Amino acid sequence: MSDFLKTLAGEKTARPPVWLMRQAGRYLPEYRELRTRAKDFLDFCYSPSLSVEATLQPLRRYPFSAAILFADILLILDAMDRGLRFETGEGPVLNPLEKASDMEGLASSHVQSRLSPVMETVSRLKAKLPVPLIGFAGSPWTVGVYAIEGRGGTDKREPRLWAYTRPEELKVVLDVLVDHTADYLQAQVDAGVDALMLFDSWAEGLPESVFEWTVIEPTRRLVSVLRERGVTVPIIGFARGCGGLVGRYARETGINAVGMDTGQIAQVIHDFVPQGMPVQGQLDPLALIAGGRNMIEQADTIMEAYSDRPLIFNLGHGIQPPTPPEHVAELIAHVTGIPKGKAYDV
Ligand code: 1CP
Repeated sequence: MSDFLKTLAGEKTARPPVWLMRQAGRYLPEYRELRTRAKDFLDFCYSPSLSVEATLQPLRRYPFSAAILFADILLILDAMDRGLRFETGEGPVLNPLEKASDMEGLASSHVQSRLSPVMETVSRLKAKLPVPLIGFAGSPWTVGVYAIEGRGGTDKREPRLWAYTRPEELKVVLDVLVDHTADYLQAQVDAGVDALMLFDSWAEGLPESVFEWTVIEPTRRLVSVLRERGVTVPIIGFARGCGGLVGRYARETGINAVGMDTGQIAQVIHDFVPQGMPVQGQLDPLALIAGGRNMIEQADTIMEAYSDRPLIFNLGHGIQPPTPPEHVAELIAHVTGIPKGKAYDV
């Protein structure tokens, strides 16, 4: 078994396995070149040949312990006819959801058939990959935030207001998202992914009483539906910015491992996350842009802070486009002990 899957199973390996969120993408010149071959980002994600290539690109440069499927957490909203488009320089835009009933009644077969190119990408990758493949989806809350707000990078004002003024409607939105996301993740597993990750990128700043039913409860339902259907692959949950609620998130959702953002505190993990539960994170993506001694020291601090439990080394959030690929090479050589320049022939 690979070190990545051993670690997720709770075993400590000699060195932590490592991969980086957004390890494929715009910081790589070869990705920027590949990207020009598709009309827009959605076309890119729905093209298995381009998505396979984008997934493999970082593995040719760096000896990562896992690959992550090239796709996006917002594809499911495209498949649900929410009018998703990626406008250059603006990020994602959607038709803001006016009422919960606008999301109901969509046949799962409609949503899943729109997403079928992603499963084709997974099967093609499985035939080529030398390392485990991570499938993923956005968590219901985070995907719901995009659906309700109709755009990214927000203060999530509307969905937070819904939690107080229209809680029944917000529950319906989250329930519908749990159902379609469970079908989507199950299809990824059936196509061959070895682990799953749930991105709850907008989990920050919620009062505990709201976090309980918007983040914990839908995640718990999603995980339990998957388990009831016989899905056995490990599930990593990443509730970005959840702070001290990470303990409840880790214990109450049924996830197998917990992702840690840049600001998460080791003492909070020690105090609240069950002993022996694997953790993943948490280098500041800006330290990777800066590089040098400071980056290496911060990486060492992380490896020491969690040396008492299984750790998957990663960033605390995705790689940013201005990151020099050479800094990634230095970081990965330091964490793995594998000399720079050695990677996979894929
Ligand atoms: O033109 C381009 O190349 C678009 C840039 C881009 C890329 C490379 C987007 C648009 N998505 C992706 C790929 C992607 N997104 C992957 C696979 C690649 C990899 O990890 O190697 C994954 C796992 C994601 C996940 C994702 N998308 C998240 C969760 C992680 C996080 O960053 O918190 C989120 C929030 C998104 C939404 C999204 N997609 C793209 C953008 C610019 C955004 C953020 C918009 C915002 O500010 O809200």
